[in-house]
Amino acid sequence: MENAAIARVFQEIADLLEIKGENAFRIRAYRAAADSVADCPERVADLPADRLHELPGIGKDLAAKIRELADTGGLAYHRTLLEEFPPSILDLLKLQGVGPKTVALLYRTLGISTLDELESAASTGRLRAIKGMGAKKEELILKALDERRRFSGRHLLADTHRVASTLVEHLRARAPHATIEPVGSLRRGSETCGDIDILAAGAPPEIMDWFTSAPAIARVLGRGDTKSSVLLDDGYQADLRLVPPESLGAALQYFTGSKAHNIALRDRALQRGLKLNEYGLFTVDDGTRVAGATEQEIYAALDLPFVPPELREHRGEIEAAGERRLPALIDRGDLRGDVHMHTTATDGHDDIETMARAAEALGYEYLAITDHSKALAMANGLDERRALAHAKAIREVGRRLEHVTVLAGIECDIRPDGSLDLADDCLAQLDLVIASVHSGFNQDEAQMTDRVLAALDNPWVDVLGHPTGRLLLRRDPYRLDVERVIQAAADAGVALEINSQPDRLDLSDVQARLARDRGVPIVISTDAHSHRGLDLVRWGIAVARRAWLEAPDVLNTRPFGEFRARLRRHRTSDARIASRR
Ligand code: DGT
Ligand code: CA
Ligand code: CA
Ligand code: ZN
Repeated sequence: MENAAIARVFQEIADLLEIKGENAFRIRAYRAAADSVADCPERVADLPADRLHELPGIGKDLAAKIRELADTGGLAYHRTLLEEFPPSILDLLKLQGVGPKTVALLYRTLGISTLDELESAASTGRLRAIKGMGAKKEELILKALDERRRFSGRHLLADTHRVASTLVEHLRARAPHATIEPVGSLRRGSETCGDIDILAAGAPPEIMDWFTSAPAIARVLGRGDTKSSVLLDDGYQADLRLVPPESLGAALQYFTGSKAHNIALRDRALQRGLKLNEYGLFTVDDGTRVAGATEQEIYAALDLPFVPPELREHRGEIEAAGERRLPALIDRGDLRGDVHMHTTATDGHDDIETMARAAEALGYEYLAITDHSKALAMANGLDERRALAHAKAIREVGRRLEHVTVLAGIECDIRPDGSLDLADDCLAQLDLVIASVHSGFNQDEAQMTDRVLAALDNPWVDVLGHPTGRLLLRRDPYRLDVERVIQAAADAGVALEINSQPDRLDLSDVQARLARDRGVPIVISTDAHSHRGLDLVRWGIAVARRAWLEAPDVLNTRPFGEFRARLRRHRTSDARIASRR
């Protein structure tokens, strides 16, 4: 059993206890245990009992529960709790803005336990009759229901990757000589994926049995000799296609998509008297096979260099490839620093030194510790005095570390009126300031845009964090004129962030490309809340590649001296103009 699965069970127990109205201490204990398991670098299912006890927040009782989960794949206590409620009640919890307390209220007063029941109660005005609800909450619930409908069936890229990797490894272990690759939107690095597409070539026919009997499969939707589909426990659909080796390239190309890219490529083939499909590239005249075993030979036969999967969205990539001006896409290895992360000073799980050493271990030259400011009270945000004391502690750690430069930064809240949460003379004493919106999401577009523009006017703001505030599959971006913000960032020399948190990926690919084209410096950061969170950078890199970014477009690919000189606070107006592209 994976750590994520164990953590999920503990979170669910905490939710159920909260719905029941159990004591806060027990609920917190399960949540802490879930965090602790999720953060553990080793598989806790494989740890011996004495090592389990060493995990923070895991006592004798919870260690036994982990054992039970690892040994049996389930937990009796969890099942007992689930039996006390209709199982659909957990769906209510997944709605944005609906927590266990609300669910408990809905269930006890109106007996609501399904999304349909909630929808009908909300749309007929029955919710506001409940004491402690009101019109505002009702509106929030209706909005959340609407968002769920629009997003349902899609999954985050990182989650899809994890689930698909398990399946692919399961198949590769049984067919070691076959080629087995994820394709579709997952291979293109799309921010969300509708399903999992897997392609196999050179595998024995039994691969279809291995696929339909893989772990975590809830239902087999179809089984054939060349295609099977299954539904997984987590709600994913996965398709496996088996093709002969001579068609591998053609099938990779076809099933990677996107559909729009494929159609444009097929047109290009037709212009050359060729027919392109998932079996190969053939002459229209007599069906002679021209290419098909590799993607490279297919693109080459169409007078094109290989087009990286991330670019295959029909956003000008075929024209650019034809003119030999495809970008040299940025790679993870190009990054020299991570400049957005949190520590135990606010809502992070690790201390300064642990974060710094982890960044060093990843080969980074520099990092910035950027904890929250005081407006984020629930995250224990820092006021001026604590921010400066924290900066001192950060610099002390920096002095002890030989191979990595540690910047003392902050992620400073942008207040609803556009002012910053910390005084200028405090911000001036730090090495790097990220400004972010964390509250007051309901402002209209004019207010929100003015608010962000005001923050960009502050000379101590170097980076705008997660610029649109979206939470993928959960919360739309706040209403913001992104183009105006991009222009203002370009004018002021403020960098815009690509936040690598899998549910943010904010800026998006399209926005990041626009920002780069307007001359805005980009930073790719993790916003890590533990040392393991630094690995999330691969998702930010996926966005950057889909945005056509090259290493020089991204500030934190620069050596430290250059990175520092290009921060807004250190740029002269001449430097600003010179760095425009
Ligand atoms: P998704 O699943 O919504 O995240 O997006 P995709 O791109 O993975 O779409 P999916 O799973 O429906 O199909 C996988 C690939 O198969 C798609 O990217 C391109 C190819 N494909 C599917 N249907 C068609 C089609 O009607 N025409 C062409 N040319 N290609 C198609
Ligand atoms: Ca797909
Ligand atoms: Ca599919
Ligand atoms: Zn933030």
